[in-house]
Amino acid sequence: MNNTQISKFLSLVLRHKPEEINLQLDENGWADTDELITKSNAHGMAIDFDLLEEIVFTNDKKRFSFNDDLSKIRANQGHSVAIDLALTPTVPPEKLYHGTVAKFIEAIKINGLQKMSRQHVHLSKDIDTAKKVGARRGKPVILTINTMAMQQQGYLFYIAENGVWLTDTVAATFIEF
Ligand code: HQG
Repeated sequence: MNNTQISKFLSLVLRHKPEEINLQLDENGWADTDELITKSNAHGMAIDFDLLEEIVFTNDKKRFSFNDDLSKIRANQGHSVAIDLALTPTVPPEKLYHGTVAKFIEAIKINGLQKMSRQHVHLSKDIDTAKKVGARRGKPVILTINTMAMQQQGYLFYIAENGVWLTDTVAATFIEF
C-alpha cells in the first residue's frame, strides 16, 4: 500500500463508510485515533501512528486533521455521512469558483449547484483549484459564483480546515456560466 492508497482508504472510512471497518465517528466527524489504527489493522490495512501522522501532515489536499492532542482524527470536508463539522460561518471573497464538466451544465442551469451525495456544495478560492476539481471528471468547466450577492441574501459560507469553501446550495441566479 502506498500513501495514496491509504489516503483513499482513510477518505472512505472517515467521509463515507465508517461502518466498513466498524468505526464510530462522533457527531463532529471525529474518530478516535487508536480505534482507527486498530480497526484498520483488523481489516488488513497496516497503518500505525507514524504513518497516519505522515499522511495527515503531507497529504496534498490536507484532507485530514488531528485534534490538538492527536487523540482524534477527521476528514476536513467531503463527507457523505451526516456529521456536523461545527464550522463558524465565514465571510467569503466576492467570487468563488466551482469546477465541473459540460455534461452537468444544463442540470445546473435548472437546479443550481446541489450537494449531490455530500453534505455541502464545494467551492474553490481560485480558478486553478477549480480546474483541478473539474478535471477529475473530464475537461473542466469553471463556474463563477457571485458570493457577494448570496451573502447579501443571507446564505452562509464555511471554510474547511484545508481552505475548501462550503455552502448548502447555489441557485442558478448566482452562477456565471
Ligand atoms: C455536480 C474533491 C447535476 C458538481 C474535490 C460535481 C472537491 C450537479 C458533481 C470535493 C448539480 C458532484 C468535492 C446539479 C452539482 N445537477 N450535477 N444540480 N450540482 N453537480 O465530487 O465539487 O479529492 O460531490 O458540479 O477536490 O466535484 O475528494 O463534488 O461535478 O474538493 O478530497 O455534481 O471533492 O476533493 O461531485 O468535489 P462531488 P465536487 P477530494
